[in-house]
Amino acid sequence: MSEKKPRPTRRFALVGLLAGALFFAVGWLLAVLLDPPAAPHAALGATVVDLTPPWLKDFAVETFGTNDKVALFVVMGIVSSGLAALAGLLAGRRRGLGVGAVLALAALCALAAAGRPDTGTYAIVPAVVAAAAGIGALELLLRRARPSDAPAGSGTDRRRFVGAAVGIGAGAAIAAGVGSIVARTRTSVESARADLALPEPTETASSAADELDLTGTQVELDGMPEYVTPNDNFYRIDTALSVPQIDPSEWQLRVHGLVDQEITLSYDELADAALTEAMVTLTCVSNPIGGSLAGNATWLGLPIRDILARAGVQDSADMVLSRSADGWTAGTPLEALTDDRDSLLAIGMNGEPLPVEHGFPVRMVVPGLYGYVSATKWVTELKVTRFADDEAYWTPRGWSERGPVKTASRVDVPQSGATVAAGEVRLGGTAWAQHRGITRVQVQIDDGQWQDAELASTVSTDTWRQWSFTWADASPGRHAVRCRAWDDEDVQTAETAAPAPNGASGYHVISLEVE
Ligand SMILES: Nc1nc2c(c(=O)[nH]1)N[C@H]1C(S)=C(S)[C@@H](COP(=O)(O)O)O[C@H]1N2
Ligand SMILES: [Mo]
Repeated sequence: MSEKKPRPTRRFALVGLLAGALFFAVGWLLAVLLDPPAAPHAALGATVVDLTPPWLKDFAVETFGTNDKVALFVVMGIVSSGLAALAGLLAGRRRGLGVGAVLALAALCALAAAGRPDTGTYAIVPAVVAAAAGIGALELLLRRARPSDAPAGSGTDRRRFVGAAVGIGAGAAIAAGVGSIVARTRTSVESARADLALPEPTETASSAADELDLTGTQVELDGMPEYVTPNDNFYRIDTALSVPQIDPSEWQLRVHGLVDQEITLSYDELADAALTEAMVTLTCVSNPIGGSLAGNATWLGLPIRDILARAGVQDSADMVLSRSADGWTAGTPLEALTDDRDSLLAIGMNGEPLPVEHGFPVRMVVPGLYGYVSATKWVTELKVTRFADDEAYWTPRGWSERGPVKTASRVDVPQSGATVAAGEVRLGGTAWAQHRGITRVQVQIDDGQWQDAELASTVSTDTWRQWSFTWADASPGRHAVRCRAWDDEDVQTAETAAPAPNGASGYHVISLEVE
């Protein structure tokens, strides 16, 4: 009499996980060879990003800051593992359910890949081949996972299953490993970037001075951010899960739409044109009050008004829809690109070619507007159009069509929650109101009088401005410290608002423990 063996639940969950792992690994390896953005995990991730509602984007950026992409992949990894294990359990009951799950996953990934703006003719191939591998693994593992006729307790079943599981696991690891190595050598434009020499600017623009004069711009206090943000310290925000890799020799900018004549510009033509150098502070609309999604750099580039003048803008236009290589778009009011401000098609950042994550080889920089309506990285197209006719990426996702930067200020030193010694306490911070300029900053201790802070120098109204304040007689206990800034017209609003739909507002307040 043969004893009835129990259904090996854990084994079936593992079957699901291994088949899923092989699916994604094979898809990734194939995509690296054919079309990197078509990798199942990349296409799926990019689609999830596109479907992310503003409150969730807001939450992700506020919680994880510039690590939002890592967080997304971790969450996706956990969710997919759960689903794969569940699919394995279903497959253990009925084989067809497992095959169906792999096919459904493959269809989803193929659809996502085909729908990406940056994938090509072979977009669905990785998902199709990955499906074949996944189903093969599933079949093999299922056969080995089921109890056989071998006598219970002999260990034969276990050995048969473990052998197959280790084999499939190793296969997935090898495919993923080879994929990563090939990806690194294949898709990197870092060497093209390293070979570039930046041209000299013809003009150094600044409403304050002819030269970028940094004297007195830095408040010398431990913990203050640098007035000029080093490139590798500059915040990064974008929807690109894999950074677009664009060889400058292949880069082109197409200017079309409501223009007298369409223009195509090559990188060499751009670099050989009369370039302007300007210092501009960029800020993200998702920056919470007191947050760090802001950075200040010197940009080298071609004034966008020059290229628009060459194309000849028609009277009916009021917006420029800029598009990046991966399909992301921004809608910028035409006047911000044609008036006398330093709106640039930038190729240089702090004296270097743009870092790849910051838009290499060419990006837009527009003083006074949040990045989501102006700062298109990896830009390849400018469509002159009308707000009434075209919509940019974030508009249907709940963010305002227009995004002028709100006047803002923060306390950087000491950090909120710090403990300081009683007596004299030095405070420092940063304020910005790009293209209008910061004219005054005030500090308030607890419910006291607002008192003027000392303003550091600044290069122009397009950059942020540091401030400092000496709190002469800090008494022991817990204290609240607030700041507020003025632009050329008014004090920043005290009204608190969340980042969505058009930027956070309210006063930054920190809490200090004085002993
Ligand atoms: N192609 C592309 N460009 C983009 C974005 C994007 O998602 N894709 N995000 C914009 C946003 S929201 C901001 S705040 C700035 C950030 O620029 P940085 O990453 O260089 O700081 O880039 C802008 N340009
Ligand atoms: Mo942003």
